[in-house]
Amino acid sequence: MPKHNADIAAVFEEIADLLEIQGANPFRIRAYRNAARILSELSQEVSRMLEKGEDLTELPGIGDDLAGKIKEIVSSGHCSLLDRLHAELPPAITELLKIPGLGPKRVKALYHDLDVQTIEQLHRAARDGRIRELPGFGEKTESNILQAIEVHANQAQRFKLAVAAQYAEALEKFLAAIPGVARVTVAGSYRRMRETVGDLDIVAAASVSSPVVQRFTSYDEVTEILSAGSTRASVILKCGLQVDLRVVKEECYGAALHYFTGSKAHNIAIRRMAQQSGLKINEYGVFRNDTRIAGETEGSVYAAVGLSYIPPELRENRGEIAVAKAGRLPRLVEQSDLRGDLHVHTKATDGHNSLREMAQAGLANGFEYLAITEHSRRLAFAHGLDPLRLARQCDEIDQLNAELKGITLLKSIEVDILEDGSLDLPDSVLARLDMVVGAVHSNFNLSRAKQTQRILRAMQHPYFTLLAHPSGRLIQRRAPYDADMLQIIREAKNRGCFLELNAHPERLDLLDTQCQMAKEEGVLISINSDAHSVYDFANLRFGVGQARRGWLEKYDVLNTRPLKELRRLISRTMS
Ligand code: DGT
Ligand code: CA
Ligand code: CA
Repeated sequence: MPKHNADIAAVFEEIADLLEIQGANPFRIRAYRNAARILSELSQEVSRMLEKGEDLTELPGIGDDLAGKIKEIVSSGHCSLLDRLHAELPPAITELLKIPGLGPKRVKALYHDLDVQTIEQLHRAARDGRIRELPGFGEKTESNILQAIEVHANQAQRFKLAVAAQYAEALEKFLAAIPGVARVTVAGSYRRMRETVGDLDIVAAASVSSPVVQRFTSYDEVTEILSAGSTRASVILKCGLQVDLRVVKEECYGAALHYFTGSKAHNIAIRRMAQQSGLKINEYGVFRNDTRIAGETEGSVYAAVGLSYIPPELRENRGEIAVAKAGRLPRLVEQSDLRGDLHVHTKATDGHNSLREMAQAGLANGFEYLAITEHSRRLAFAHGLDPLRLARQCDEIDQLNAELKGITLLKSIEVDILEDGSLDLPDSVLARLDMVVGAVHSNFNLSRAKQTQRILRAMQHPYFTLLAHPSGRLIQRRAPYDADMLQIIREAKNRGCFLELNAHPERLDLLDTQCQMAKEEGVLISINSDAHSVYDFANLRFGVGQARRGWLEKYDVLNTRPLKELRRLISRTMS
């Protein structure tokens, strides 16, 4: 029975929510939240680790207690702590936390004083004007809640790409093993590597007699069958993700794949082109009059309209068709092009592994270099480094480099950019480093002018090399801070600095369109993992996907350079 990391993470999130509503110890709550975050970002399935007899306490943030709970969930499908909490509190109560403005304290009050247990009951209580009577609520809060419920109702849930990947990959494998199935691809926004996906669209080529639809609807994670016919079905998985399956004959596979990969805007533009040359395109093929002239492969579909193959990540109708027509499609960067990673933490701050372990993992990933970029002292909660500890780490790196073969550690720091644009460590300390990565971790709400000036000032610093997670957004959690990215990119160009594309599944920052902007301005992008453990290099694939959506080619990416060339690029001549 498959139990994905995201499912286990959801159990821990729910435990944390329920404990919070009960007013439990904050440390206990945080432990569950941390574990949930770690699990949902982990690149390998913990159920597989258990099968192989691996020790889960090796994972960051997972102690004996949590490891025991994971085992319990994987082996029994249940968690006794969650069952107990469900017995103590109404089952749907955590739904209330999804309404902006409702934290655990308010949910608790609504439950105790008004017996509100569901969103419907909350809606009724708000409409009846009962909420304003509660201490600490008031009329304004009540009307905010009412508004939020209405917005919430119209908002379909989207899944982060890395979370969707856990379900998509397992389903792809499951379907591929069904008799009569020749090919399976998860298409749609997932294949285009969008940062979030609304649902999964799977295209399968199968024989007429294949039981693929019936097996699909009885997949053990399916909780609801929306529709099922002989060549298509739609289901909802337990996690809430919708999956649409379309089954076609092998000769139509390319046409169907093209159709269901989208985007819709791209498809419409291609179809219009086809019409102009007297062709008809649909999910079964490309037709002249009623004769099929293409459709077995996607390449044949593009060729029929006189284009070369357009990679899925570009299919957003953002100019890719014109470029294809002119024969100037970019050769997009690939993960195998990366020669190193310029944003890596160790357990000296908030990472989980030692310098040596990270170096070995980097080597196993085929890397030539890693920049070690701990937090600086301002980030006290992450045990940020002060000058003395940084100097000690530099010594350690020198020693390790003398011993390591095949990989070089670069001395660096993820130095905090303070509110006025100065850096959190003195020049004398930064001078010893191979490169300086700067990042904003506070004061997200400055005005556009101030935020922009702050970052420009940081980049004007003689030792500044690379701006980490430049927009500051967290997917679905925090909007980008307000800053003029074009001006920042142009300053990077002037100063010989670089921008990061942070591949962390919560970040994917730079955004795709900003990558395009940087490319046009001639600023190189570094695709970095922001690794906090040896497992995190696996996240680079999502960063590469985002880079490809941003039209980046190998030579637009800083860390495709061999070490020698990289050194030349990062050793700035001070102006
Ligand atoms: P999502 O699921 O919201 O993240 O985004 P998509 O792009 O996966 O969209 P979805 O699931 O609604 O549809 C999957 C693909 O099917 C879409 O990318 C293109 C194709 N498609 C859907 N509706 C239409 C349509 O009305 N016309 C055309 N040409 N293609 C469509
Ligand atoms: Ca979709
Ligand atoms: Ca769909």
